Amino acid sequence: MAVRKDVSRLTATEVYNLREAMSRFAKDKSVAGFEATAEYHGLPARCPRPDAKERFACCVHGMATFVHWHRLYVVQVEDALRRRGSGIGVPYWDWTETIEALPALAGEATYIDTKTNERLPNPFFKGQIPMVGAETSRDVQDGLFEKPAFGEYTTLAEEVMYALEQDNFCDFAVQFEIAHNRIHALVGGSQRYSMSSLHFTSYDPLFFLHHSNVDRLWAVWQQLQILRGKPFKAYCANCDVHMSLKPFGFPAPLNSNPKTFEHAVPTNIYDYENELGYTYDTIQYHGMTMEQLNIYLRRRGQKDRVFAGFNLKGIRTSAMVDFQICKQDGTCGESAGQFAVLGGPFEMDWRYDRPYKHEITQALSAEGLTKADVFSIHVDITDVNGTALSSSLIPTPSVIFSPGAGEYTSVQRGLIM
Ligand code: CUO
Repeated sequence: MAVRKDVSRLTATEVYNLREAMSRFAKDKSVAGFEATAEYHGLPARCPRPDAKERFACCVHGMATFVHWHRLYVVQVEDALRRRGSGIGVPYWDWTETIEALPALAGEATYIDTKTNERLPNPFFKGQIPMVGAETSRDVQDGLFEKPAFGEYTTLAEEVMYALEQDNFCDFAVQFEIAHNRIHALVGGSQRYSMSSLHFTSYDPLFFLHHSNVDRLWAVWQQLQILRGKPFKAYCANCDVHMSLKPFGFPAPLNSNPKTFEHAVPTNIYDYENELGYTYDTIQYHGMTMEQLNIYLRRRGQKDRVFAGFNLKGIRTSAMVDFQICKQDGTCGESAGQFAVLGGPFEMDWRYDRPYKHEITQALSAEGLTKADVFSIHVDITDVNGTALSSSLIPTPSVIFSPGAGEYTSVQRGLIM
């Protein structure tokens, strides 16, 4: 069983072995090497089949099987590193905690080899992208280092908790995927060959530390569902969960890992310990056990809350979406919220069947408004490369009142201004 540890709690030996394994993986230019594996996610586009005329990137976004696809992907890399001597699973970068810096394992360009005292390039710092003859880079945004007030959580931790509150898989899936996009945008920034690009994100080895954490948080949600006595399987996405995920479902040599090949159908991978052979050092959230977290989330759900609801479809690029609350007289307040979209020209069509919800309770009261007032939501969309995009790329947001009792009522209001 491969144990996935918090990347900030690795021993010196584990760091050494991981770096050795990653260096060997990166030097392997065969179909089992790092670059060929990085190709699974974005470009070169290999789906629906490598020989198809019209092709798109195989990575699954904008639909419920986002978590399943990326679960298999981390296993693919984990097994490759284990075969090369890593000894542990892919460590996770817990970005729900307050972040001071990128994980030390991946943050520096070089490191000192403790055995030879030589300065060597850090194999977790960047990756090569053969199809464009470039290497990955990062443009880390200040927003990554948000410092919440004492006793509060970061925006991202709040977003993840709202996802974890959901007791239906498809509600969880949309909230969680959009929350996770934020890390892509904040690490890659405006760099073309970076984590903010759907096409090239997986060539940055930090991607896998990020997605190990994504998978851990899905495991947290699975545990919460067990405590709630609710199903953790995706019964709401019945078609998608029976379709083989590509390229994992392609036979060798395209996928030479028999484990991910045999588990390419999403229904097979909920029991990750027994089916996929890995576990987490601990399943907790901000030091809370699952029982404590369950109680905490229930309390959050008891309040009346107001949300902006976005029926998201892919916009074929990566962007930040900012929105403000505007009064009837046309005046708009400070930012009421922000979320990130990860996409590119080769993305699959998104298939969300429900809105992504972003809480605006506080933003509304900051404007002196209540849910009974008439207001609208003004959206600004900025491509990660800095270009302002048309607000009409995103359908008019709705306002959703969520009474503490639990039933959602949706009130359609307003226009994008
Ligand atoms: Cu495919 Cu984070 O989702 O990359």
